Amino acid sequence: MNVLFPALHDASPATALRFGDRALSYRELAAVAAPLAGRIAGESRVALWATPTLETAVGAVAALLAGVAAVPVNPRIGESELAHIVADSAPSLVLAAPGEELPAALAALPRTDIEAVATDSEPAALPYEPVDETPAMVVYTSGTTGPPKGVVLSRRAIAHTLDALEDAWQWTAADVLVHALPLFHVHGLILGILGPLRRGGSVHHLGRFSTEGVARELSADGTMLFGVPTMYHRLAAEAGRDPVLAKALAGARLLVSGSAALPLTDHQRLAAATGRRVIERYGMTETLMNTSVRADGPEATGTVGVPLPGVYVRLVDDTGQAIEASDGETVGEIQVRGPNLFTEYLNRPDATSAAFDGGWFRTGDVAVRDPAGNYRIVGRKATDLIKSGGYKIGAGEIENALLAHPGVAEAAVTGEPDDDLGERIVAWIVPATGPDAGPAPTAEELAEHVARQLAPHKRPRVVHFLTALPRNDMGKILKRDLHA
Ligand code: MCA
Ligand code: AMP
Repeated sequence: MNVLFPALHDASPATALRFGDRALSYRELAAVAAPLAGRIAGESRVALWATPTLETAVGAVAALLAGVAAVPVNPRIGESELAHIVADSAPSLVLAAPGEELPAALAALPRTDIEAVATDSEPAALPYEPVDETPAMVVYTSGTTGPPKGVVLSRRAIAHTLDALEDAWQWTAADVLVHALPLFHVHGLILGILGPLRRGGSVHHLGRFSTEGVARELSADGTMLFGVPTMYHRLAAEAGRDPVLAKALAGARLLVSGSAALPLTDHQRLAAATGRRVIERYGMTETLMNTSVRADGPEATGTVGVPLPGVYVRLVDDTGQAIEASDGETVGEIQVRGPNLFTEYLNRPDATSAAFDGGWFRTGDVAVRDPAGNYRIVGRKATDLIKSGGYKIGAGEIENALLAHPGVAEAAVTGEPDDDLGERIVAWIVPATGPDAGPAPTAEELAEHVARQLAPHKRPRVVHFLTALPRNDMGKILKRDLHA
């Protein structure tokens, strides 16, 4: 399987990548990525400053060609989260677009600029690609406690998941994928950029999400749309009053939602406005994609469909027994096994072994299976994981960031339902008192603080100030009592 992107070797003039008015054909992509791969070959691991640009896509392809694991970094990342990622992944250099100003922790590393402007040249000589188990990427993901963990993804896992989606979605070189997802997670980067490239098709990235951008690209030659539920929620609202958008969505071959559950009301509003159904697929940073509603299968709205080819999925009850029933009612934890799984959490053998039940990866997601074999996700085992705008955010990391603020004595973080974001982050704060405390912080100040330390999407959207947090006899915070 060694070759991840066969179309690069054909040096075809077909468009591979387009970001706004900048584009690269496969021939041009090979011409810019091959020399960059040559420059970074032999590096241990590289940080990739993952702005939503052509450069990020070129940098990712070059790292894959070179067989050097890339660590995509959110360009809006805060100080303490970046410090953790740099210390944990120890990149030997950073790849960034020319002229990009980097934060200190990355600016201290050797830097290689990503040149994404193709000059007319001979077809590039592509390097011989490494074996399948070679680490391809380290993607950071939040857990319930502690700082984010680096998920090591092999070339094998990436190739497998993209080929399974080819089958489920009849994804071909004729497809033009439209999306506006960030490029530092699996959804936007692996599915949304590497997916089209593995098929020999194209991707049109919008730079940033807007309903007008989606309408424009789908009205032109876009055939598929990827988005998180927050994006479909906004599209549903707009499609109801904008016939141009409704027509553009109606004309797409496939509308795919993932990263969080798409509420039935949004499914229904989209269907009413466009006559089209959005299909959902289910995955995780650690597992890449597990299940999907198939493009050629029966309608299964409200479910995440059936296991992808090669992926084994089971439901397990509280006693650890596999559930055989497909009755749409018996609830269990989803566990998965297959070539789509990650290799390990970087530097965390303890966390890696705790994540498995024999060869099965424990997802922490809770679901039922219907008689047709479709999985319907009904919840999540950990209440301390929040999905907001499709981002997974651990309550513990936000609590730690809040506690580091001098005006905060105690902090608890919860998620609450939000029509737009799915869940919004809520902080419950006991302000510091005493002679050194200074004035009590404002809600805006605490949101700013979290955005600066971690990332803007991790900032609390609501802050409640209390005189004490509800605790049990052991001193543990009773989060359930907070919302009451
Ligand atoms: C606001 N901003 C701030 C602050 N407040 N910046 C600094 N300090 C502050 N206090 C900035 C934000 O950075 C952002 O800037 C802008 O203001 C708006 O912020 P926000 O409200 O957070 O954005 P939004 O409008 O709510 O964004 C909605 C969104 C976004 C576009 C849907 O949440 C998104 O892109 N979600 C995608 C998540 C995703 O890809 N998940 C995949 C992981 P600016 O606009 O310039 O950024 S899950 C995965 O990979 C698995 C495998 C799976 O299944 O897919
Ligand atoms: P992440 O760890 O950020 O990769 O997020 C993975 C999590 O997103 C999964 O464990 C699920 O909880 C959630 N998720 C992804 N896709 C879906 C979906 N289609 N429906 C419901 N939840 C989803």
